[in-house]
Amino acid sequence: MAEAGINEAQTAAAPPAQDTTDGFHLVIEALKLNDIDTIFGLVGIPITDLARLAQAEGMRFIGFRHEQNAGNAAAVAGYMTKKPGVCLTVSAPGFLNGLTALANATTNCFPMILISGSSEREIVDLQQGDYEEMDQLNAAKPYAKAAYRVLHAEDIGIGIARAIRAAVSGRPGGVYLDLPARLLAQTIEAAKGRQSLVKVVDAAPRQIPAPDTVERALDVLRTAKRPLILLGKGAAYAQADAPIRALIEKTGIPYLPMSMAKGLLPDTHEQSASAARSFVLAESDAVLLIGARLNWLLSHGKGKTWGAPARKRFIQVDIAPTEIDSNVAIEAPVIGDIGSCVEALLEGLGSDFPKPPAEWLDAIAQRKAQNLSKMAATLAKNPAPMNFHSALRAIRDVLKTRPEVNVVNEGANTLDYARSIIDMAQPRKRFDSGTWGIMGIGMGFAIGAAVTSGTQVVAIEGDSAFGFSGMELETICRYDLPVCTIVFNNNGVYRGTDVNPTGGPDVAPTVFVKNARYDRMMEAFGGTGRHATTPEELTAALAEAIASGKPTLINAVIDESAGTESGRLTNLNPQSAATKK
Ligand code: ADP
Ligand code: TPW
Repeated sequence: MAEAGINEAQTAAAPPAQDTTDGFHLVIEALKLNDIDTIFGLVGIPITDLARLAQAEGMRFIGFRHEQNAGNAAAVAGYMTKKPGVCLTVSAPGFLNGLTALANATTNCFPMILISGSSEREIVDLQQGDYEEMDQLNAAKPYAKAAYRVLHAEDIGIGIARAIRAAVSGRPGGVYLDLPARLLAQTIEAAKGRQSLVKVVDAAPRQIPAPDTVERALDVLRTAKRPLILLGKGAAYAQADAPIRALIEKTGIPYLPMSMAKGLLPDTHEQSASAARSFVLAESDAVLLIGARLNWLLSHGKGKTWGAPARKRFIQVDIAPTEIDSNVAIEAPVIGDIGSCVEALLEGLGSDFPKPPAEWLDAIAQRKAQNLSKMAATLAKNPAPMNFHSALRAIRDVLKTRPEVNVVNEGANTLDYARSIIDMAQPRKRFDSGTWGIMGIGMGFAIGAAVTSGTQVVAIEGDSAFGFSGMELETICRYDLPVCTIVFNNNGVYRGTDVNPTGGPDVAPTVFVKNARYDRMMEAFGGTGRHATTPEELTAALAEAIASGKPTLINAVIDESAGTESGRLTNLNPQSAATKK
């Protein structure tokens, strides 16, 4: 593209004269000064040289095939490390592609910074039609926790400091940083540049809860007959694993992990009430929420799920005061960072804290035993072709022996069944569709998790879900990442058996090409492709993939009639919702 050539030349990072520096260098130095060592992104005007420079200066630049996946990788890196993950994109379309990931990060409370190159203010504001022109700052604002633009090279240090602080302090979220092309090429005195950089001190300060709020919370817990602790991904993010475990074990209170809090305590822990989830949600009388919002994933804290009309007493530990009373009244809010709040609760327990009544624990144990034996019977079946259960049993058997493996999971049925069948033994190892129930996080999260941890990732993907980010298989191969993707191939969205009732030439809206060979996509990039039609083949292929640590895709053939519409969310489809009313 001719115009591209001209523009690229205008912004190229020619080494500045000895005693001067430029925007490119200041951005990279500011990030490095704050211990950010990786950028996930996709190059083009005006940021190609920024990526090159990052690499030259010892940072990792992980290049993607679509910005949404780069953004998702950055977001998951932020969630794993409590440092903002950084995603770099070009202007307008590249920025918009990344914006979905930024919005998803904000929704999930993951710290990330989307840095996009942009056109000059003068042209954008007069709408004069620049190459990839867009008012990106204003477009980002509704979807980000904060959005900033830097216009002068001497403000780059402050701009990056503000972005980091906004991303990780308080409730974490996505931050947008707008860097106009001209800023990157701006030169200033090197000494002035150095002085302008900011090393952020204590980016996410501890927030100690007020003592009376801790006492109020303990009073509710002490008087409860059927207490329950609910751990959300905020609790996993907080990296307060030891105090959280101590609180649970010292009080003896049964707990439920939300999907990404699985592994905070091993799912096999005897106080886990996961196998009696509906029972404990409905029957508990007091619930301590730790880093979990009462949103749709928890039926908004009301209704039949929660045993209405009985009244539930809620204690909520969260860093965001405005979260309290979002859906139902919270009797005992405890506002602060989870580490500090849980430690304060622990200290306040005293030696006379009553154990939960035996009837409550017995009732849960009984319900768990019943449900587990039902599940064991279902898992033991060996239908041909495989269904979700028999395939997940095969995966579970391998992962049981590899607790260090990171698990990425999306789809409808694939997500719902994997969440309950695949146990997690370590914290922050499960990454999924999260608060939005979004499809498309798969390969971005898998790459982000592999790059950040340097350890094996297994992505368990519905075939539809996989399609949103499937081209990143090339990225996985290019960086030779230890990612094994398992595609649950049932020929469509939810399942593959729908028919178009009109008899017209098009297939039904949920149906894909039959018997697709996703494993061959992987082979196209030099990775290993496997085709599994039985649990034995799946177990063998997965064990081999993990042992090799090489990019692998397993095409797992699932009965195309096995899924249900929207998995467990059938009731959210407007028709079902209307019938219910
Ligand atoms: P889940 O989906 O697992 O139920 P949510 O994403 O709904 O979890 O809730 C996470 C909550 O955790 C958010 O309300 C967020 O404000 C809170 N949070 C995140 N990090 C911290 C922290 N370090 N300390 C306290 N609360 C936190
Ligand atoms: C960005 C809607 C929810 S689940 C799903 C879609 C398209 C795919 C389900 O089929 P899949 O899984 O992956 O084959 P399975 O196990 O049931 O066979 N676009 C976005 N997000 C969402 N959630 C959708 C569409 C959806």
